[in-house]
Formats: sequence, C-alpha cells, structure tokens
Amino acid sequence: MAKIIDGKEISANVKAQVKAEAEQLKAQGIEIGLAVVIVGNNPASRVYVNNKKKACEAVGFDSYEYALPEETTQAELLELVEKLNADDKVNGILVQLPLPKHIDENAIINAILPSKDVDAFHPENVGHIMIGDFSFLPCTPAGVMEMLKQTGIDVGGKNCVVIGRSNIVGKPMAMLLLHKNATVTICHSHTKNLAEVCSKADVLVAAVGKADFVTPDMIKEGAVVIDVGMNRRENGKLCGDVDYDACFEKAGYITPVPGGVGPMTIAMLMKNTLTAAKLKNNIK
Ligand code: BQF
Repeated sequence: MAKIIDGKEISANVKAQVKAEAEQLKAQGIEIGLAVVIVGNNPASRVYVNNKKKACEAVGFDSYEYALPEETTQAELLELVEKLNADDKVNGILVQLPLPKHIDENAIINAILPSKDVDAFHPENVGHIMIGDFSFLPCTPAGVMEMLKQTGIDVGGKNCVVIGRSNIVGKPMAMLLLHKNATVTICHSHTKNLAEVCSKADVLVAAVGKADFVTPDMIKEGAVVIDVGMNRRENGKLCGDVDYDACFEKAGYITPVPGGVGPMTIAMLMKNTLTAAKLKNNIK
C-alpha cells in the first residue's frame, strides 16, 4: 500500500520558509513583487493565475496582475514585457501559458529579462539548468525534487523514468534527476514497450496529459509514482495521469491529484521570486 506524498503539506513548508525570508528582506526595506500576465479567457489559466496571486499574498509578496484581452497582439504583449523588465518593483515576470495561437510563445519568453524569468523558460536559464549552475529552476520539476527531498527519497543510482518530453516538465525534470545522480530514461509517444520500460522504474514521473494513462502493469512493486498530470474528467473532476485507485496498492509512494505536484509548482514559483529579489539586492 502506497504512502501518500502530500503536496499541500510540503508546499506549506516551502511557503513558510519563503515567507520568513521575505519578512527579513522587508525589515531591510526590500519589497518583493511578482507580475502575473494573462492573455485571453482560458478558464484553467484564470484558476492558475488566481492561485499564484493568492500565494503571493500568503508569503507577503506584492502581485501585479495584467489581464489582457484575447485580441492582444504580439507587439503589445512584447511592449508590456519590456515595461515590466524595466520596472524596479517587479522582481519576477510570469506570463501564463498557453498564449493565444496568434502569439509566438518563444518570442515572448525570449523577451523576458533572464534575471526576472521566475518560470526559468528563457534559453539563458535553460542553458544554466543544463550545466547545473542555475539560480532559477522550472517550478514543476523543482517542486517534484522538493517533494522527493522532504519525503527522504534519494534518487542517486536509482532508475528514474519520465514519461513526457516537454520543455516545461519532461526535459528539465530529467535533467534535475540526472543532477542528483539518477539513471534517467525519458519516454514519449514514440517509445516502444512503454509499459515494460516504466515497470523497471524505481521512480516514475508521469507528465503525459492523459487521464488514467499509468496503470498498475506499468509500475514496479514499491515504486515512487509522481503524477504531474492535470486533466479534467467528463464529470468536471480534476485528475492526473495516473490511475490512482488502481495503482495505490502496488506503489510504494504516490502523489494525489489534486493536492500533489500542483501546489508544489506554486510554492516553487514563490521561491524563485524570492531568489530573484535576493539576487537583485546582492543577498545570498
Ligand atoms: C492542486 C498547469 C498545465 C498547463 C499549464 C494546485 C495548481 C494546480 C493544482 C496550479 C498548472 C498546474 C499551473 C493544484 C499552475 C499547477 O491543488 O492540485 C495548484 O495552479 N498549477 C499553471 O500555471 O499552468 C499550467 C498545468
């Protein structure tokens, strides 16, 4: 029977730490600000942006929301990013993805000042992550690593399998596991014998985007099963990529959805924003 890795509890620990450090900075007259940019009316994006604003309030950061209409042009959005790059009150810039189809996401990401890129999506920060000399880590993979750390799971020498190869989750996730000395396999839609590959994993990270994709035959007895998925069932209920009920008995550890990796993503965004403020003020 699996132990549940509680993302709510672990994220609360991270946020408490961030809040304590933010208070120390405030005592030195340093305010911390996060700009949150949302374009259009994607209801999921609205929820995520609200979560980020709420977290800012909880840790004592200022948040500045810029909600732009769906018709916003790429040039207009670039202009806003430039303005936020130059704004001293803004330590971190978060542009909520996905953007409307007529806007080139990479063009926007590339325009964000790397020192304010709290999502760590800018190529300069991606390069730092690859080398291992980073200041910001992408929030979701960093959240997974923090969950493993606080649960006392050392991935060194273990077989870790990541399903999914996105720039936001799969690729950086594999890199962070590699930095911690895991043997890492990245699987994707072209992978042959997926179930067999996954069933060899000591740690399985699912970032696929399909409900109930991971079934018990795909996991090793006692494996750590990390569910990064965020899907909605026909009945409107949130669920991950793992068939949680079916895998619960066989897994050693499992993360629920909701209440697993999701809250960690938000907590690590707060941590990155704190880091941005510390770097700007030459605080270690
Ligand atoms: C929870 C995200 C897919 C695509 C773009 C807490 C969040 C979600 C769930 C949240 C996500 C997912 C975010 C829970 C931010 C995580 O209690 O389980 C928080 O707000 N997330 C995002 O900004 O963009 C996404 C998933």
